[in-house]
Amino acid sequence: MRSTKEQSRRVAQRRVSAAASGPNGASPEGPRVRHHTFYGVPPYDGAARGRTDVAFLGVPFDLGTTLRPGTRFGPEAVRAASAWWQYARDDGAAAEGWYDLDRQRWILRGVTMADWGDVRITPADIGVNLDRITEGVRSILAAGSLPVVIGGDHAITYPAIRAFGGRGPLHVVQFDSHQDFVDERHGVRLGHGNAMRRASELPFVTGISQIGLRGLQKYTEPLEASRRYGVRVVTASDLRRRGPRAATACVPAGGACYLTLDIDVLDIATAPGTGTPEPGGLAYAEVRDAIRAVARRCRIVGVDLVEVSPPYDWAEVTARAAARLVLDALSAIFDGRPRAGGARGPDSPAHAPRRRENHG
Ligand SMILES: [Mn+2]
Repeated sequence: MRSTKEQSRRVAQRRVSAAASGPNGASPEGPRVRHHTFYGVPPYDGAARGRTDVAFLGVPFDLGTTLRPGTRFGPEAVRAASAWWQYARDDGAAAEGWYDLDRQRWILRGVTMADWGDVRITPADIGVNLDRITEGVRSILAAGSLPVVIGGDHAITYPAIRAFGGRGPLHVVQFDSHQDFVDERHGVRLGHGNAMRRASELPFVTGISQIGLRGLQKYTEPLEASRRYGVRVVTASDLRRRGPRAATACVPAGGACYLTLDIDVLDIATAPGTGTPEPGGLAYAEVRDAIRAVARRCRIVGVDLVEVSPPYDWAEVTARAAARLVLDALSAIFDGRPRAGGARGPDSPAHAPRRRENHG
């Protein structure tokens, strides 16, 4: 059981975060100001609140899209859909986490988060925008937070990964129905179909795993190049047949990994609101369980969620799946991981009836 001292420390901490959250925290009965942020987390306010475990960064960008644009509206749609999973209680207390009815335990309890807003996007200039994305992610890393980048089309992954330069070897785990490994087409090298090819050229990227592949492609050059590079592939059928363990087999144990989630890895019925949906895709639980398996095996140091395109969505199906998938991914990353100040994660015995089977 948690000691009384620890309990009063937590209550005091809650009061501080409630007071810091302004009028909504100070007066539970009065009118409330709703932050339009991911999960209602506090907006990033420089160093005022101190370091947070997680930093969300929106990238309203679709200049890299082939055919169907619209992912520039992705961050706002995911923010709106995430309102269902409010981070703070009505009294403004933050970092309370969520109780997962499926797993019968708290998740993300005590994990602090902030919304860093959106990267400023300038029309018609891919290069300058990608540089700003790199700068944004670099700032988050310098602040000591886990960057969680919400796109935006898949072109934003390359500049996000680029921000990890100088931080040691990095393996990239990509959930996607496409390879995005095209070198160049019509002179374009930085579109959403080129992102993984560009990432593979970064000197500190030591490998790439692609999970959920099933798209059709006209040219075999990208596939051949990915094989030469040594990309490890778990197809959609592999994952369905062999389960989450198939996903872990390709990920280096204990290594630093960047996790990129293309929403089109989900089936077209589960995620219709995306530019290049593919039938025959994975169910939500299959992807979620595979992410959990990957997170158990490696150390995830950055996350992005891309390709939500609200103009093709309806009933918020895709935005909502995306918002929940990010929470499930964060839970996989943080639950059980010691955090700043030596506090244990949300599934410490005081909170959770069942012990995790991993991180042993
Ligand atoms: Mn993709």
